[in-house]
Amino acid sequence: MSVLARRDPAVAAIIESEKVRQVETLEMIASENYASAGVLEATGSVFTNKYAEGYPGKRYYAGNVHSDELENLAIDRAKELFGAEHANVQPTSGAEANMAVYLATIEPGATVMGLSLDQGGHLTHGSPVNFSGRFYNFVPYTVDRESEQIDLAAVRTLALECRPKVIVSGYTAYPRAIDFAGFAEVAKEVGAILMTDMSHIAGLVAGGAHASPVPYADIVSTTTHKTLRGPRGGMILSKLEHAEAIDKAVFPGTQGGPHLHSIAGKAVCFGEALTPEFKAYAAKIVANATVLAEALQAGGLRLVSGGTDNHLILVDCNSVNISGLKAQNALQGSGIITNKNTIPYDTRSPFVGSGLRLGTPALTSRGMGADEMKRVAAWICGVLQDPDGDGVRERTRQEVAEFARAYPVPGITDAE
Ligand code: DSN
Repeated sequence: MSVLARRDPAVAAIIESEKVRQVETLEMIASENYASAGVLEATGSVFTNKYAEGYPGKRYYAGNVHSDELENLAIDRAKELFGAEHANVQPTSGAEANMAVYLATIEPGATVMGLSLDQGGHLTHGSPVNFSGRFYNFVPYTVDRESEQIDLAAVRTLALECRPKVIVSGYTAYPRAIDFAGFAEVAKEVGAILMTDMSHIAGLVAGGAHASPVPYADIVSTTTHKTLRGPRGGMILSKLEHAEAIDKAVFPGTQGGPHLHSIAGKAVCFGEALTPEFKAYAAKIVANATVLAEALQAGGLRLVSGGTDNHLILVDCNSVNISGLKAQNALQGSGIITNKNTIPYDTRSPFVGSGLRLGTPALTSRGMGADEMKRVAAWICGVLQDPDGDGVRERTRQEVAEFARAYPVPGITDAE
């Protein structure tokens, strides 16, 4: 029996139940993944006890000799992994990383361009209900109505009109490759800083399965827990000229003591991502998404933009005459965990949405490949074509649970 099970059986029991849920369901939320046993161990380490405001070699408290070793190791690995000139590994989340980037680069009221949230952007890319939309003058760009893809010529036209100080590229529900070189040209032409939020694709970038923004963007923010498969947290990479401003904006600008336990998990994650196995993993995420997309289309579902180049797929649930919310709930009842999403030019509210966002990172972490993707697609199509059918849902739930149990889960059933 674990220490926690003896000391606090209530919490231990909830954690055990969550482990069972993660093992017996198919995790297809595009932003989720399974951290390795090593990442979990580092994240649960004694570094949770330590305060370390400041940076290596310049802390505000004593006792930070090992904190400095740890943070320097994480920084060195991050720079090596992404070929970056500077890395700040202290942001506790993607949202806080983005807040620090804006604080470092612009004054309140400045004009910024970002893809609107309902078209695949992020809350921190200018949503009116978020600090970003309240403190800065965000001018949203949109995807092309026909192709449902970013039209760089339209982005350029808007940038020439509104003359932003920052242009944000990088998205949460965009299934296509991003042309960072093209964005850099537009930013240069209008004198804007190019910021890329690569949270969703960081693992693909690390593994060479998506072009890297690092050579093109002045500043790159990311989370570490999505395709990168690390602990929950954030990071900012930048060119050297922005290093000092970024560091000041993270601490003391927006954060207090860094979460050293998360930094320990980040160091482990970056070490894992530097291996050849991770390169193969990143390629497999994309290959799996391609197979899944084709199988879903063959099953009668329309995909936004006609397919995928990365780890995620956006299904237009209008093609089966249901909302995204209905699709999400029917699949949840079948053991397949996804999230509803708006699609470009959606007529439904964000809480209902017409889209369903699917991702392959977590299933790929369990070792699944093309055959498994076809099987999963058949379950998804079956449920979405009969979302009210109790029989289909229950049969699928049982089949999914039996199927899922056969695949190891990093950090849970595959403790290495
Ligand atoms: N919640 C994340 C996602 O699912 O994409 C973004 O912050």
